[in-house]
Amino acid sequence: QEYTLIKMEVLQPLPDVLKVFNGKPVSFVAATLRPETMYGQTNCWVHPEIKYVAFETVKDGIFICTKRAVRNMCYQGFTKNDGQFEILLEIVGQQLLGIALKSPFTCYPKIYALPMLTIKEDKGTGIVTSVPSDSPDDYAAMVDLQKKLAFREKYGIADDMILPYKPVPILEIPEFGNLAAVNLYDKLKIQSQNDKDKLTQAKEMVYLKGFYDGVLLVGEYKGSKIQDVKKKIQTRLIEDGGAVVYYEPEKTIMSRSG
Ligand code: ZZB
Repeated sequence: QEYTLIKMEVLQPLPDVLKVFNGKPVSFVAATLRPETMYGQTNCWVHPEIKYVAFETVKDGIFICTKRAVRNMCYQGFTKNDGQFEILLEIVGQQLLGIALKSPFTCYPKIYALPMLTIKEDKGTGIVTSVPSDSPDDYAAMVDLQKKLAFREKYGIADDMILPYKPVPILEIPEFGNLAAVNLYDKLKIQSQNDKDKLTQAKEMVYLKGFYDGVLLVGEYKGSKIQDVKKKIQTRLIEDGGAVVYYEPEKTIMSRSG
């Protein structure tokens, strides 16, 4: 499975927990299958209880992600010696919350790392970039933060890390409009980020439609169908230094009958 790995760069001056990396670029790296949606990023998600690590890449400075992801990356030329890596720092998601980042293509010059409790540790990098206009999971998690003051307080998230960040209309999808995730959240009456079945349903609905019939509303390929420009957008992100390619081994289920 090929993912686009988005480099969400920590803004200078580095926060205390990352001060050991002074002088080097440090990025939270998020795996996505939807590079064409990067125009609509409003924040980064980390799981407060997942353990993350930092390691040094050959070309792109320090990366922060799960150890599982580093184990994959070390066979993909990210580290100095093939198959080897050195952990420079271990850190719990909680300590990464509220850190300010700069991410490629989004109209928001500064976005924040916020808590999401449904992040899977065994998928991608454990860091997720948030596109609430087109990802129902992201919109649901954002609404949870906006609605639930206690949740915000628990993790020390300030109002200015969420309130200015409205979903951005970036794709027009027939039937679902230009804020597909927001629309489906309302239509299916989704209650929270834990509303698993409905979120799965919403995701399936937007995925298919979005991929085949979605049209970009912003950026260099404005007016084009996603399927025609998805690859070009990925290439552009990479050329601009905002992303790299990352492969995840397929999960195979060994089954045997008879
Ligand atoms: C940006 C984006 C924009 C995403 C969108 C989705 C959507 P899939 O399709 O099930 O393989 N993701 C990545 N890693 C994790 C993780 N560890 N835990 C939870 N979610 C994760 O899922 C791939 C997508 O799931 C990725 O693409 C990422 O969110 C998220 F408009 O990145 B995506 C309808 C979905 N729309």
